[in-house]
Amino acid sequence: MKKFIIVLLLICLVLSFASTICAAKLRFAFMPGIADPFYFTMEKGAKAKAEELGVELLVGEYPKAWGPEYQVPILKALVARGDIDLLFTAPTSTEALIPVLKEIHDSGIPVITVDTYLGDGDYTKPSNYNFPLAFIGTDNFLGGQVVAGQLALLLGGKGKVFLENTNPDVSSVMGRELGFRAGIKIFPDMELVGVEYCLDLQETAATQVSAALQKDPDLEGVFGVNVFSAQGAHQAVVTAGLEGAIKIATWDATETLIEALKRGEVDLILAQMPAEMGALCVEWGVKHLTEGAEIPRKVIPGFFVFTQENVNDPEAQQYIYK
Ligand code: T6T
Repeated sequence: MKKFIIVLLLICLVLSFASTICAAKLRFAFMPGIADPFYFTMEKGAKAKAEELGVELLVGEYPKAWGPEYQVPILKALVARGDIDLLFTAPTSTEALIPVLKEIHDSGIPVITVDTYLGDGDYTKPSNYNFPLAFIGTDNFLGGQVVAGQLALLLGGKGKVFLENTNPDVSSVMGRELGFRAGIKIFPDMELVGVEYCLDLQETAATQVSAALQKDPDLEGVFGVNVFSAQGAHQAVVTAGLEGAIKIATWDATETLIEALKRGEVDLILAQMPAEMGALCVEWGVKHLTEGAEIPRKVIPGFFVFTQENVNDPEAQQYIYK
């Protein structure tokens, strides 16, 4: 009888240990690039998928400004907890984030880069930045080409245009600039007269675009490559009283830009799929950790282009950042 009770107790012990292991939730961490509607929407998509798959999602404090000096300390504090199973983050520099993310990877935490990548983003070739499991984000070069083509169409294939960018060492916005340059080159009568970098400060973008408008009174189009540069460009054109006269192409479907598009002050908006990006990070992370699945090194969600014609379409509403 005594033997039977001991065996029973042992079985209970083993079962309760096993169930503790089974119940242990995966814990993922998400570190955004900056506090803006693009990353807020990404967080929502990631949270919904995490809830669906039973993953605990920790979100790092949103940096108030763009750059490694803001992002790295928050990132370090987030992983210092020591209980993270996977990290997905948007590196705020192609080079400066390599050492810190490599250190995190070497400490046993797999890393996915989302929205932006390290180096040239080719994680399949030998390099000091090929350690992330994957890059999940928009084909920014293609998007830049599409924007150039649409802007050229709006301008009848001719005219001077200006580009407002943010940071020269960030893969996403540089991809947009390179794609835009390539797209504009196709039209012999179109000229890109200038490019400025606002370092993700809307006021700086507005000042730079105002200066460009004064320098080139015959400027006909402006492309703002992200939330801050686009909203700053819009602000400058409205302040100059040129809304409608200057064609404005923008990137990132914030409610502010969508409202401006509805009023006819903005002409097109390229919307990325931030919620899908966040959800894909969680989904692939779980597959990798629980099934040993090999993640494609590049996962590229699509994009949607809002125009004054389709902005009120019911199916288009899902692409507005929330
Ligand atoms: O455009 C997005 C993001 O894709 C980019 O990397 C940085 O700027 C945004 O967050 C918008 O502000």
